[in-house]
Amino acid sequence: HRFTRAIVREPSRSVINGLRADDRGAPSHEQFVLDHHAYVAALEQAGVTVDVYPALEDFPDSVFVEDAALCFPEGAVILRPGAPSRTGEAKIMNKVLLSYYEDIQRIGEDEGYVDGGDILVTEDAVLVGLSARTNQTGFDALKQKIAKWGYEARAINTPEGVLHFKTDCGLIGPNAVLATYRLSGSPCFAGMTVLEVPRGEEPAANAICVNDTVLLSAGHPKTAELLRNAGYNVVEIPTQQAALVDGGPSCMSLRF
Ligand code: CIR
Repeated sequence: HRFTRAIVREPSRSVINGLRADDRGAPSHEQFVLDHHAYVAALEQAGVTVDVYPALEDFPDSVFVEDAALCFPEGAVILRPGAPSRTGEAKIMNKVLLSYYEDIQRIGEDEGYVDGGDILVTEDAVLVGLSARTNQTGFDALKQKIAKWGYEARAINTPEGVLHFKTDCGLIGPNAVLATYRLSGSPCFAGMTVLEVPRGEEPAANAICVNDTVLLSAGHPKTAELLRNAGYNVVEIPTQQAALVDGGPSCMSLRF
C-alpha cells in the first residue's frame, strides 16, 4: 500500500504549554515551526501530498494530529484522546476528515479513550497499546468499529512509564518494525522482522515509513546506521522541539 496524502497541523504558540512527562524546558515555538517545515518537506519527498492546517491556539498539543484519528483507505475513526486538554481535538479533526472520507466512525463519549499514538497498523493486525491514554473500553469500541473494514484489533500492554505504544516502536516496512528493548521481544511482533534500537537511542523508535522512506528523528546515529545497513532509505528529521513535549515523527501526521 502506498500513501498519497498526509494531514498535518502547524504548531501553535501555545505549544510551549504542551503536555510532557518530564519538564526539560519548553520548546521554542519559532524553532518548532522550522522543524515542522522540514517534516512537511520530508513527507513530500516521500511522495505524499501534504495538507497543512492552521495552528489551534486553544490546543497546545494539536500539532500532534495523529492522536485524534485513525485513517484507513476505507474510512477513518475519530478517536477520543485520553488527556482532558486534548479531548476537544477530536471534534476539530472530525470536521477536517469530512473533506476526505465518506465513512467516518467515532468513539463516543461513553466509549472510553484511545490515543492514535497507541495504534500501530501492521499488515496483519491493528495493534493497540493500553496506556495511561488508551483504556480497555476505548479499545473495545475501536475493535468493533474497524471490524467492518476487515481489520482485526489486538490489545497489548504499553510498557510501564512509556507514554504511547508507538513511543517505543514504529513500522519501517510492510512487515518490519523498529522497537526499543522494552518491546523488541514482544510476541505481538511474531512473524515480523524486528530491528532493535541501540541502547541509549530509545526515542528513535518513534519512526515512520512513508512509501519507500523511513523518517527517523535526527540525533540517533547508531539507529540510522542500523537501518541503512539493513537497506532502508532513511531521512533524518529534526525533532528536538517536539521531543520536549513528548512528540516524534509519527504523531505529527495522519497518513493515508
Ligand atoms: C501529549 O502528551 O499528548 C503530547 N504532548 C505528545 C503527544 C505525542 N503523540 C504521539 O506520540 N502520538
